[in-house]
Amino acid sequence: MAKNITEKIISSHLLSGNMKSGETIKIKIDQCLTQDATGTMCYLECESMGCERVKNELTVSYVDHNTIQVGFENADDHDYLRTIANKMGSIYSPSGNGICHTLQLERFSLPGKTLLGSDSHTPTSGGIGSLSIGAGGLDVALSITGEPYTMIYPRVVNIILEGKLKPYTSSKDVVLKVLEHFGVTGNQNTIFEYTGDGIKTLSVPERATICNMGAECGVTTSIFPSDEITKSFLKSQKREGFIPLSPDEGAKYDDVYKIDLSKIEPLVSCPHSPGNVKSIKEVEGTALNQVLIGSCTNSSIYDIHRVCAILKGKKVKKGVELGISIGSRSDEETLIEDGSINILLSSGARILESTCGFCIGNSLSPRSSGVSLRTNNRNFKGRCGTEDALCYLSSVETAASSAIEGVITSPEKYSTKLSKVKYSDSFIIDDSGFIYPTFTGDIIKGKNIKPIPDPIVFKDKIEGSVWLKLGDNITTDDISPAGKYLKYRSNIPEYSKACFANRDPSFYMRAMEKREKESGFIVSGLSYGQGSSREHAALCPLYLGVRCIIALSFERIHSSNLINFGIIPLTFENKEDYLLLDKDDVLIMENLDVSIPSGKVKLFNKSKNVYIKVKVNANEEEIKILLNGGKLRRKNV
Ligand code: MIC
Ligand code: SF4
Repeated sequence: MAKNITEKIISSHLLSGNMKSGETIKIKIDQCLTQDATGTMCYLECESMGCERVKNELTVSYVDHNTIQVGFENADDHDYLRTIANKMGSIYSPSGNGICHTLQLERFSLPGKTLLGSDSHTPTSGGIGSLSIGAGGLDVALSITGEPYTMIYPRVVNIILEGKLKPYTSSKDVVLKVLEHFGVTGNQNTIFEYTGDGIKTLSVPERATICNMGAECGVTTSIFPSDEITKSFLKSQKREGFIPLSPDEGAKYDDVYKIDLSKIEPLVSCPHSPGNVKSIKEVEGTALNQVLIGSCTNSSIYDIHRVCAILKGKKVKKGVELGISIGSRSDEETLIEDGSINILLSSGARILESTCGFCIGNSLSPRSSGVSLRTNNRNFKGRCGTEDALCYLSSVETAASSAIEGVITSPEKYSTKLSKVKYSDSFIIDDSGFIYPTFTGDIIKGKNIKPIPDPIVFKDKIEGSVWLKLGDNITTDDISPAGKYLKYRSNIPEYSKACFANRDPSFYMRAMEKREKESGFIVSGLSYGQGSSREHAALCPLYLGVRCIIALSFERIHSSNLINFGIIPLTFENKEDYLLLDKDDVLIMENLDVSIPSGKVKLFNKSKNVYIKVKVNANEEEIKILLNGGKLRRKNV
């Protein structure tokens, strides 16, 4: 039978289940990645489950998120991660070595392999033909311990790229087009598989940009074939392991979407969602305070060469701040050697460290009510660290031309210059930053490292009240904001103080008062838990006493995170019943030992004297997990 790429990789890694969309399957995971903001929890979970050695082919522990080191907290986390990686057998990539997804793509990912990462942008490695999936820390911890990964067999959507991009457009505009078409909700359990003649015009880093931002649509992952372009990328990285991978003639897909690359024009995501895509014409002239180039979406050598083509001999508009962060230390070295960094510095740009930095809001927050144009992938309200700032997302070409003018500007007038930038496959490779494990030494736990909260004990009756009622598109940045709170990622009691802080600053205090007396319910609209894979968005509410989330719909990674820690995700049988729940309503659910396995639960709203029919947002396997109070099987404490 003719197979598509997804079918080929999954069938060669399938451990159980039927490869039919919607069915639960288990697959073997070859590689894992963690980053520091999710990694501390992940390794604490490995420890508490008694895992002493990494069991899969390769695991890399990156430090790229919390590198600001104001106070001892970040450094405590780094030391823990370094020493446990050494002991358990993970490769350790310290701060300054580069951004996890860029390094993974350049140095470790391989076509045909499976990769599970505790970061939602793990799909970036789909650009090299690896089936790369983002998950919560506990799921990654289980994969590190050698357990199969459980997932829903996806719908596979074939995105056919035809033609060739205009010189002033780029792969970022392509993925913004994909976002414009598919939106940020309703794409769970889907894989975007890219094919068509147009892919031959895209290098591996350009393909990676497209796969990276598929995460914003909420898909399981995105993937490109592995072809001659992949082969020469691996060769230029001086790496082995190339295999060709493409769909068979006549392979079937659940849906098809065609994009003519030659018709793409520059696009921009407007505040406050990556899915709020507009053509550059609609936003041209918007005055800017700041332009930031970089992140795991757009920080390759090719990206920076394109930026240099625009900035060479020009100055950034006075009063506008331009910051540039390059994907990896090796890439920085290459760009120093070929003179690019000088061009950037002469233009007035600030060269930032090679980390997530501004993207996660832990530095370079715009001024109050500031307007920022960025090349990263998320512009949720407040994520940049300034609650009332307006953040736009664009290609590096649009960002560079806008930095010169001080207003959002199409890069079209730089067409001739941009057409001369050729993808270069000669770069410096500097692996000296990676620390390979010796399987010895003590694990160092500074005072910022606190134990994981106790798992829930399943109870057949839950009684409490609605602590918070929310609308649609609640992101994990709303639930557990990053930025200035990032340093508490390994300290749940402290981090919980920030829970919903940007939505309802009284939430923490109210929850602390109620948590011994009753269970907390949160009611929400569509697409609860968009964005990041941070399991803190489940762990902090859990610590505060939340036991149930009732929403119109959930996003994939977050729903798994809730279930992993025993919080019950429920959806409404009748959408209108969302209106029957208000803040402070008293709720009761009984006989849960019988109703949870049936998938249907009756929720009694005592305050309104009405029964509401809700469904458990879980498959059979997940229902068992809920009945066990979550997935964390403690051996050590
Ligand atoms: C993000 O881009 O939102 C993050 C920060 O990388 C997260 C991970 C985290 O919250 O630590 C993600 O994408 O999963
Ligand atoms: Fe880091 Fe931003 Fe990429 Fe997340 S999206 S991994 S914060 S660069």
